[in-house]
Amino acid sequence: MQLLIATKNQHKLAEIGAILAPVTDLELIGIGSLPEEPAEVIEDADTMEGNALKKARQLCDVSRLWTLADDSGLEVLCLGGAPGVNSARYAGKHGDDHANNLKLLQEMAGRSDRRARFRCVIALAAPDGRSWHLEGTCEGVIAESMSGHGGFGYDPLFIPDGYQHSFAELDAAVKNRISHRAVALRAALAAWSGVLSDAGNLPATMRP
Ligand code: ITT
Repeated sequence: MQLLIATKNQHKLAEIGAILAPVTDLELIGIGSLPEEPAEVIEDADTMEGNALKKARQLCDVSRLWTLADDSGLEVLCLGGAPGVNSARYAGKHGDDHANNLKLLQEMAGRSDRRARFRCVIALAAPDGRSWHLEGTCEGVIAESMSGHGGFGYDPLFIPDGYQHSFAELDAAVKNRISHRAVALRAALAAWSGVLSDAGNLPATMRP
């Protein structure tokens, strides 16, 4: 069956594609493949759950395709969970990864408790109005300086528990096995395989 991935973040899209690659009966569609560019989703919810559901629902309603969205971020314990839902715009401008990392390093200066976690909320929206969501997390610590060139976002500063290197230094295959996104997507496949296979089995003309 076709599944629209409701993200404009090409790094997320690539990671979701790699993590879901073994599921051969899902045909992933990017927003760029829609006949018309959809209106921007205003991410104004105060939780990742709210934003993930909003993205999935808005894109599902526009495309009439089953739609999956990811809202994610970094939660730092000694910062009370910041940047959290504001991860993409922590330093002000949405998606300025380098500025976000510099701001995080500034906030962490002199802190000894550097525990943090990435959290990913995955939402699924069906054309008939139903929706679901669940989350995955990945625990680690914030490094003293940036290292590595892989991944995106806060990856140069995040060292997952059990490793000595940042996500940006580790092989993409390692990140895609242990990340918050991988954990959430694996849980999603397990929890939603029934609804997805029911949707996939309906003849095209009967799909909602
Ligand atoms: P879409 O809303 O279009 O999906 P976005 O980048 O705006 O793309 P979010 O609102 O969910 O997505 O913000 C996610 C931010 O959290 C992202 O910009 C990074 O700063 C951070 N983030 C999430 N997952 C990450 C990961 O795997 N590695 C590093 N940083 C991550």
